[in-house]
Amino acid sequence: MKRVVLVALALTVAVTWSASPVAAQYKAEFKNSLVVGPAGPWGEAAIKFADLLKERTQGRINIKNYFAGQLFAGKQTNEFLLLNQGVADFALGSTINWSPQIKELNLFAMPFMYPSYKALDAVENGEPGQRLWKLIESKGVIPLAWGENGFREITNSKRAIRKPEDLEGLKVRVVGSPIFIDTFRALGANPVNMNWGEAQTAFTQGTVDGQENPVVSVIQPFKLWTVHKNITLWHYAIDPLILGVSKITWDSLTPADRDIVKKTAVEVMAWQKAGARAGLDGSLEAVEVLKKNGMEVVTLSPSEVAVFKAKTKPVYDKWVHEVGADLVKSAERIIAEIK
Ligand code: X2X
Repeated sequence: MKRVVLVALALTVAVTWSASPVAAQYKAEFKNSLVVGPAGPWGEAAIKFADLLKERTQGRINIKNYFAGQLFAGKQTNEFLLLNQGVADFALGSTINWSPQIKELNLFAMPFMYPSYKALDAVENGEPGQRLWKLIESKGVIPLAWGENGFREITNSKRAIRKPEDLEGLKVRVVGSPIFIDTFRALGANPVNMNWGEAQTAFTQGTVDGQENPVVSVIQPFKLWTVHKNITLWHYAIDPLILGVSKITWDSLTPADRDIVKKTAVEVMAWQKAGARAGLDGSLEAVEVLKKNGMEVVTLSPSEVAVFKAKTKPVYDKWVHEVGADLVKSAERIIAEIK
């Protein structure tokens, strides 16, 4: 009798063991993709994630960070495809760069939609965010945690921008995602699609006049004051990040390791998000850094913002349908409650 029980037990163990992945079979290197470099909260979070995972899995999960678009050869709108195919195991990516594959992610690029961090957090953590995560998952990528690039502000080498007319004819570099072309055309600018790598050369050579990116995550680490003296804080779009893992990679991990990965991602990305907002929420130290480096900072009043908002209303209306009217309404309801 005892022997029968023992044999049954051994069989159960053997079956369970063979059904779940074995850590010893993990590849020597898991690749994590980023469009930016190691400096600033975005890059620093990737370093922290890799370090913590290595430690917490006793070296079983060894992530190498591929900064500055190395994995996608500079073409940032391909990052999601790499994840989906398992060429990248992880990506700490911008929702803008993933929006060509998941057009619903343009929800965050709708012009002048998000009045505050609080409203944004409520959208991410509420029904719209959950719906977006399910969509991403249905396309072969497991989202682990939200992070943040930040509110996108405009910089340029030509003049101070206070009203749409100041943008007239200005050549502005934008990411290769159509909503940005629509928005800047509506404002009378001359937008050009360019990957971030090439864009930096274009700023130095003066072949474009301006660009739009968040203060702490991009403008500071890339020292954009060396090329652009003017910045307007207009919060015209928000750019959440997502730390995601390829489903192919996820399925190769043991349940225990998946748990470690998920918890570490949530912890690191909360730290990353706080870093992206530091000096911009409450205190304005980050803005002081820009001034110290010689930038002319224009902060728009609510009525000045309203002029830009009115001018881009047709773009908003068009993109409601591209993003999905249900999803936009769901976000609008949350934003109206929170403000
Ligand atoms: O390319 C950009 O502007 C950046 C760095 O913000 C993104 O990856 C969306």
